[in-house]
Amino acid sequence: MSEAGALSPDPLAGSAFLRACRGLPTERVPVWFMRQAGRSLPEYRAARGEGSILSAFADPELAAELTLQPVRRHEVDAAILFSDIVVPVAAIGFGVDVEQGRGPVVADPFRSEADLARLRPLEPEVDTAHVLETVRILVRELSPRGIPLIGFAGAPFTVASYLVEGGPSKTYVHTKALMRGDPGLWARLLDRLADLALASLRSQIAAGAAAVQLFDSWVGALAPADYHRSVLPFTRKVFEGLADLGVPTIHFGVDTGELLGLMAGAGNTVLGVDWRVPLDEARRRVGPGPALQGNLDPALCLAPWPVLADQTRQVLGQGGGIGHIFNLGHGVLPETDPDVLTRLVELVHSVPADSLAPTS
Ligand code: 1CP
Repeated sequence: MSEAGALSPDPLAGSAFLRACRGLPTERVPVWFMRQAGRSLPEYRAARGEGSILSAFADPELAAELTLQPVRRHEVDAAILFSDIVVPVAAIGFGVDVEQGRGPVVADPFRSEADLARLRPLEPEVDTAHVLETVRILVRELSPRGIPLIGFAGAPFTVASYLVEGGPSKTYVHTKALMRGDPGLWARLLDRLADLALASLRSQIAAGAAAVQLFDSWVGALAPADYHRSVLPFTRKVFEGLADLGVPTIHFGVDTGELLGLMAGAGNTVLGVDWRVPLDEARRRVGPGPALQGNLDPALCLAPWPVLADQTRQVLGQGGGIGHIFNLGHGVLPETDPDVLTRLVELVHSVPADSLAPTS
């Protein structure tokens, strides 16, 4: 990869990850892992110390180091910025904290028209200057080595779910009640969150991120009709607002089997798929357009190696070796042995992409 970079004025031109995002052939299927930073790495605990995670995101040298740790250790084909989907809403002062072991919490949840005033527009260079400094440090470090940095944001629905529920939820009861009970207010909320995500992603790309992922992790809780009416227009606003920048855009959610066709049409170039739908079936559901990213069940990283290796080969076969970015179907589980991830990368990289059967 680095040799290809040295021959080209753009050191990222040979990146297998960026090529696969564009549906171009690669020698090996590229691989990275959602939530590859932190979590299972002992060097993460050592470097991070005891402070709040929001202050770790706001420390550019530390956040850059935590982003680089899994790249050094596993030799993955892309880095993902060490930040969180609630960083922009926290940065504009909505009142979000991230509790250790629980996730984002909001003391005063979004429930009425008056709460819209708490969602002013994001000025990325002012409100999230530390994030952009982290991106610049990382791009200086990674680009000469031909490794792209993935920026990210939370999609309007998933961020709304934290603001409305006040924290992680299993039922999304307040979110769904607002969505169906007050469609006008819901639309104004999601429109603001789309603007926040768009401003944040555009600023990360301007600072040098080579691709971006929009995490709509919890949108699989919705029926297709609700998704189509109440979420897709706002998600589409984010992707359409990025189109002029020409970078690959990844759209991801969990439990989205019934939504894949709709999600593929949001204006994104890559679609993330969880482990519930095999990639060849996902391809049938979405057609030939987007590259696919996924979809090994993260729980299998705790299974015996032969089981994991066999399933990895199946995922590679179902991906068809072109327009496929290997990943887990959701984030790395904290219990995962990091050595297993390193071995998984070696296995994916050992299989020539042209040996994988194309999907019909
Ligand atoms: O590889 C990485 O870990 C990069 C950094 C990263 C990313 C990509 C963090 C750091 N968060 C995220 C995205 C994120 N955050 C998502 C989308 C991905 C996914 O679905 O997993 C979501 C839903 C969140 C929200 C969030 N933040 C949760 C989930 C809570 C829930 O609803 O179940 C949690 C636990 C956090 C906190 C968080 N974010 C990141 C870290 C390292 C932590 C843990 C902080 C701590 O406890 O010390």
